[in-house]
Amino acid sequence: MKQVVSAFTRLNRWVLCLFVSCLVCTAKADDGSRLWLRYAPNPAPSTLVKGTKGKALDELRTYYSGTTPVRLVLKKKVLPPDAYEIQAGERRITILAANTNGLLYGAFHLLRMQQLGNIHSTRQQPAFSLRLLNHWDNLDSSIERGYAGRSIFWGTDADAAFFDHIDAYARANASIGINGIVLNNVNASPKMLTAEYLQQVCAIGRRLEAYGIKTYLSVNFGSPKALGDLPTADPLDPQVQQWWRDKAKQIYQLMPHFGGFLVKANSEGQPGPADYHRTHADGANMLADALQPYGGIVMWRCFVYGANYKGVDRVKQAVMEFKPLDGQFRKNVILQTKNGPLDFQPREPYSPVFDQIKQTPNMVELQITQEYLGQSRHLVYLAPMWKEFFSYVQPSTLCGIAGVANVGDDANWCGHHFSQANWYAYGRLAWDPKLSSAGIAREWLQQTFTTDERFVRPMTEVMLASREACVDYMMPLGLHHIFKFDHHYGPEPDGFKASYPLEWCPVYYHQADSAGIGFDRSHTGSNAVEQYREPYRSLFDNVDTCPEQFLLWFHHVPWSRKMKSGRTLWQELNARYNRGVGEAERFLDVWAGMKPYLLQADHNDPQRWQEVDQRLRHQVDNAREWRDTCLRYFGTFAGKR
Ligand code: GCW
Repeated sequence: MKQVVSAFTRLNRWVLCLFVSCLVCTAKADDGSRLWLRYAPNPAPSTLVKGTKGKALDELRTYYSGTTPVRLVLKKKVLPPDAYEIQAGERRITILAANTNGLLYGAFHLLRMQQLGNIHSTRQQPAFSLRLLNHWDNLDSSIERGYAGRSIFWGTDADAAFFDHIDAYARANASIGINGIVLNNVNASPKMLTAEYLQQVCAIGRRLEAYGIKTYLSVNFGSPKALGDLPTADPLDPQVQQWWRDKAKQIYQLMPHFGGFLVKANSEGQPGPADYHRTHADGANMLADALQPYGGIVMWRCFVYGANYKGVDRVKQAVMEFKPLDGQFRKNVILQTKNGPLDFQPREPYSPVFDQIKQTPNMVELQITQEYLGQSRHLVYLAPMWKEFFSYVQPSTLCGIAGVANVGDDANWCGHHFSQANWYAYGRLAWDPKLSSAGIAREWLQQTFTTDERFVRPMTEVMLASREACVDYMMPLGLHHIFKFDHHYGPEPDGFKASYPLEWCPVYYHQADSAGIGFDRSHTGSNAVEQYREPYRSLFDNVDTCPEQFLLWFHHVPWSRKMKSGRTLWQELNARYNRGVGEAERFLDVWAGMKPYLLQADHNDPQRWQEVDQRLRHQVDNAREWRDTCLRYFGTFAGKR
C-alpha cells in the first residue's frame, strides 16, 4: 500500500512539475517584440468607440478598455494636417482631427494615456511636417550599420507573415507619429529602380500607407548608366533627364502616394553630378523636375567630403560645397544634413550647415542606430544628445527630420531592449522636440516594462546618465573618431593605416603629440569656427570660452593646461575616463536591483532582465577597454604628468 501511495505522490509531483514548468515557459515568452505597445486586446471589439472608419477606429475598438464612450471626428480644416485634439469629458471622449493621420495619432495618444493611467484633454500639433525613418537596408537583406539582424524589407519571401510584420512595424511607427520611411540604404543599389523591386516597394508601400506612412526610396545617381540603359548619367543630358522622368512616371503609376527620393551623391565613392563636372544643384534639380508633376520631393544629403576639397578639414567641407549653391535649388529639394559636421560621434558640436544654408529648406539627419555609441550592445539613451542639438538649432528653422533606423528582424526589433527607447524617443521628439528626455524615458519605461515607481525612477536616472557616460568612457572633452577601423566598435586611438583616406585616421583627429592634444579648428588652425554664427564663432574660437565638452574638437591644448576642475588636462582626461567606467559599473548594479520588479507574479519577465543584464556586463568590459587603451596610448605623449 505504502509503495502505491508513494508512486502516486511521485506521479503527482511529476505532473505538478510539468504544470509549473509550462507556466514558467509561458511567462518567459516576453521577448520584447511588443515594444511599448503592450496593451492587451479586448476579448471583443469595444462598442463604445464610434466615428470615422479607418485604422484609428480599428485600433481603439481593439485596445480601448475604458468605460467612457469615444467618438472619432474628422473635420476638414479645423486643425493643421496631422494635428489632433482630445476632449476628455466626463461622459464622452472626442478625438478631433483634420485628416485620418491626425485621428490615428490621437487614437494612439489616448491609448498611451490609458496605459499611463491618466486620461486628459490635449491638443497636439507636430513640429515637423516630415518625420522620417531612413533604413540603410541593402537588397541582399544585410543592413549597413544595423545591429539587430537582417532587413525586414529585403531578401525574404513576401508571404503573409512578411506582411504581418510590416503591419506591426507600420503600427509601431504610427504610434509615435512617423509619417515617412525610406526603404533602402543611401549607398543605393541601382537595382532598386528595376520593375522587379518596384513591385515589392509598391506592396510594402500599401501596408505603410494604411498607417499614414509615405514610402520613399534612396536612389543611386548613376542608375541610368549602371543599369545599362544609357552611356552616361550626366544630369544636363536630355536623355538622362528623360530617363528620370520616365522612371518617376513608372513609380507614380504604381504608387500615386510615393514620397520621393533620398540621395547620397559624390560622397564615399557614390556617383554624382561631379562625375560630369556638374554641381549638386544640377543633380538635385534634375531629379526634382522629374518628381515635381507628382508632388514628390528630393532629399539631397550634405554628407560629402573628400571629393572637391581634398585635404581641407573634413568638418568644413559640407558648407564649402553647399553654401555657394544656396538659392539655386528647386522648391521641392531639401538639404538633409547630419546633426554634427563629422559623423554621428557620441558628441559633436552642431553642423554649421544649419547656420549657412538660408534659402533652401533644411532637414536634420539623426542616427538612431548606435554606430558610434555601442551598437545595440551598450545601453545609451540618445534623447539628451538630440535635445542638445535642438538647443543650438531651432526646430522651427527645419522642415523635417530623418532618423537612421535601428530596426532589423531580431525578435525585439532593435537588438538591445533599451535601444527600443531610442526609436521611441526619436518619434516623440520628431513630433515635439520640446518634450523632455526624462519625460520620454519615463513614459517609455512605464509602457515597456512596468509602472512600478521603484523601477521607473532609478531606470529613468540611468537612461538620462547613459549618454554622458558613453562620451566619458569613449571620447571625453571633444575627442572624436578614435574608433577601430571600419566597424567602429572599440578604441583605436593609434589607428593609422597608410591606405586609409586621411579622414578615417584617428591620429588625424586627436593630433596628440608631446605638446598636447586636440584638433586646432580655431583661427590659428583650420578655422572651422568661422562657419558658425555668433556668438558660437567667438565662443568656440577662444580656448578660454570654448565649452570643455568641445575643447579638443576646436583646440590643440597643452597637457598641463588647468581645467575648470583645477586638474591638468591630462588628469582631467583620466578623471573623465574613470568616471565613465564608474557609471557603466553603476548601471549594472542598478539593474541588478531591478530584478524583483520584473519578476513579480503579475509581471514575470526573466528573459528581458537577463538579456539586458548580459549586455550591461559587456558594456562594463568594453568601457574599461576604452579607458585602458586610450589612457595607455595618450599617456605615451602626456608623459604621465
Ligand atoms: O557614418 C558613415 C557610415 C557609413 C554611412 C555613411 C553615410 C551609409 O560609417 O556606413 O553610409 O556615414 O552616412 O553615408
